[in-house]
Amino acid sequence: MKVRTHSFDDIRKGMESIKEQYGPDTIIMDIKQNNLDGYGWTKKGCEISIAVEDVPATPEEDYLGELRRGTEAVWQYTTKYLTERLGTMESEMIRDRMKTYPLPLKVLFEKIAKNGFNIHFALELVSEVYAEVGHLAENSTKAIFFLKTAIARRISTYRPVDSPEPLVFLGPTGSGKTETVKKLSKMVSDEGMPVSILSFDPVKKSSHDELLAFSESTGVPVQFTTNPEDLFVKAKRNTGKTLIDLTGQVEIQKQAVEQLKEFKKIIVLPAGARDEKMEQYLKIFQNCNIAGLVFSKLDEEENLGSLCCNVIKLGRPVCFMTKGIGFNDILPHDKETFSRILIEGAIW
Ligand SMILES: Nc1nc2c(ncn2[C@@H]2O[C@H](COP(=O)(O)OP(=O)(O)OP(=O)(O)O)[C@@H](O)[C@H]2O)c(=O)[nH]1
Ligand SMILES: [Mg+2]
Repeated sequence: MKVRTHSFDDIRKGMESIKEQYGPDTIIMDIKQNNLDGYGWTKKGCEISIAVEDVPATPEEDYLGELRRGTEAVWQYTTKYLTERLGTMESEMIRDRMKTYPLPLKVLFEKIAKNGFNIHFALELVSEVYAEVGHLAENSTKAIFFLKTAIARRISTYRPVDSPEPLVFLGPTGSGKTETVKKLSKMVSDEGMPVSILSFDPVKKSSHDELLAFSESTGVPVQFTTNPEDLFVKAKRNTGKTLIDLTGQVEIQKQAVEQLKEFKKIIVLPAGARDEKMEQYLKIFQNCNIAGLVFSKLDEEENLGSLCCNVIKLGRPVCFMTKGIGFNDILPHDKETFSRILIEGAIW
């Protein structure tokens, strides 16, 4: 089956001519009304496309097909050439720009680019440091200090465990919510503050035994519920800090969030998640009183530069970062640590 297009002065005459030539059952694929002749002049006319059996192409169709293939080949070549040329020009420009910077900044640029930073962003940071401190960046200790400061300026932090109000942990399935809740409750308990875990999982109850074992070994009380309405009542009734661990399914999390509107939410995201995934998830809960983010599983990432770009791009306060399944695998809560590991990689 092929598509053949004919031009006519008007649709009615065109349809009559088509029926006469191809028969009344001809399949009409498209009818296009033309108002312009391609030079800007008004010219009434229409194109009717029909489905025809595999018949030999007319010389006109051969010519048009050849022309179309030729035009597309030129477009493809031009796009490819421009993309490559722009890429080369950009990297030449970045290299030229780098020549003007003090050596420690050049070294830092290479280092953070190697650590997975997007190179535009790496250039922006280095350029900002140079603009700010000029020749002081000749000293590598100062250069790294100012670079960390430039990153830290872009990250806000929030420590949610100091106040007694309940905290709700959201995040994609398997992102590390239960593990984070365990670590934080242990940390709060070690600091001498009353804390308990409230677990909500109406479907899988997969963390039930794990949390009971955790409670036995640490003394942190754990409660379970499968009823969303119960969540709010239990959280309100508890004395001390309540960390609410929700199951992974988004729809169940939405139900729970509906009941827990007034409490702050922490979203746990795995460090290796793609930026669109993180943004997509945050969008679902954007109006739900999100206090900050926890990034988990840093130990599973080879480079942390892309995480750094994501942290900055998302623009939400960072609460904690975790780097393993031990109770102490939680990074100190300060911008210095965050910016250090984000520049230098997994140096805990
Ligand atoms: N290596 C590493 N593993 C982690 C970390 N945090 C969590 N995990 C592991 O990741 C897996 C999932 O962690 P969970 O805490 O159960 O994840 P979750 O978000 O509660 O999962 P659901 O409740 O099923 O949605 C477990 O095997 C954890 O041991 C981390 O920082 N590093
Ligand atoms: Mg869990």
